Amino acid sequence: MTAIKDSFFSDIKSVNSLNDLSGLKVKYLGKKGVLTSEMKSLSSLPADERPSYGKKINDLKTLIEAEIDRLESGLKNSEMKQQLLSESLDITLPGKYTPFGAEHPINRTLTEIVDIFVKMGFSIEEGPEVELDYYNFEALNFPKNHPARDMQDTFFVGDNTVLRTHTSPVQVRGMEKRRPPVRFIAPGKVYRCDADMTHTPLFHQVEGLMVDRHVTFSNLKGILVTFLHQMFGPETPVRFRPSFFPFTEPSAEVDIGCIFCKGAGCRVCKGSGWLEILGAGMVNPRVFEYVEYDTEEFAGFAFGMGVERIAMLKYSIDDIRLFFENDIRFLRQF
Ligand code: FA5
Repeated sequence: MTAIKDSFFSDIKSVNSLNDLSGLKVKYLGKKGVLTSEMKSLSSLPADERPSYGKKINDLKTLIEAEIDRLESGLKNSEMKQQLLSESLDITLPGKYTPFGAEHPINRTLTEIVDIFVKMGFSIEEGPEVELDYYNFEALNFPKNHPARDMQDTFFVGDNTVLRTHTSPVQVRGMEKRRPPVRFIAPGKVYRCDADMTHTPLFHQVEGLMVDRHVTFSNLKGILVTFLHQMFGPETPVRFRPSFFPFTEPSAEVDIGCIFCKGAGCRVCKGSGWLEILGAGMVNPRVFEYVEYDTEEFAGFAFGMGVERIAMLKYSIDDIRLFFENDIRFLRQF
């Protein structure tokens, strides 16, 4: 018995972790442990020696159990201390810098445009970016093989599908869904095979459409002048120039007085004193025929503007590509 006790006390000297301790527990107290096999050997002793030997084994077992418990709580304490130490924060270290961004100038401009029209009673309409030829061209009075299709450099997806080149197809989809009165705007992404300082393959447009009885060109002018004055300031000069779009008749290009030179003529406005800002016109009756609106009863106007264009003018940015480079130094300025 003394030998077992001695070997136990020599074994515990090399216990350094809870893992070591559990090995020791198995060795002495486990099912096949030293003390258990001592207990089993009791049956081979003469009957009168068994009680005293049994008591010795039990006393040693109690001692070993108590010693293991003591070691266990000691080890648990020191392991916890070590863990706490390793997880402690060094508040003298410099903090990690997480750069934070800002709302993208295009989103910001888009929200501003949408808010102005929503306040004037326009609702918001959406359409798909992968669009059928029918909505992007045909129902907007761009006949097949008509040279007007060359006005927009198209990305084709399939025989009959394109990446929409403008938001005007949403006019047709929106009108198919309801009868007049109609008054909505359609903001969204559009795509053209085009890239230079003022053109990118992906850009944003906001379309506008209003159809009702007695809608006139004066209404179009009133709405657009109100919008442009809210966007660029109440003193901004606005002019309408005759233009051509297959889906509006008459059509106009709308300019604002150059906000850089105040009309005197500069590099940005190419000396003219005016900046082109959007396309507009009265809805061509041919488009109404596609959506089965009575052309005698109803009239409407539509307009479409490039959001990047407006953001460039508003924030004096001369290269459109800056919007898409994700340079945090540029984006943080807004
Ligand atoms: C149109 O897209 C017509 N759908 C607008 C319209 C709607 C007219 C309703 C009448 C009635 P346009 O191709 O001119 O028109 O484009 C409109 C605006 O989009 C341009 O004034 C310009 O600001 C912008 N834009 C055109 N191409 C690009 C491009 N590649 N990158 C950035 N902006 C562009």
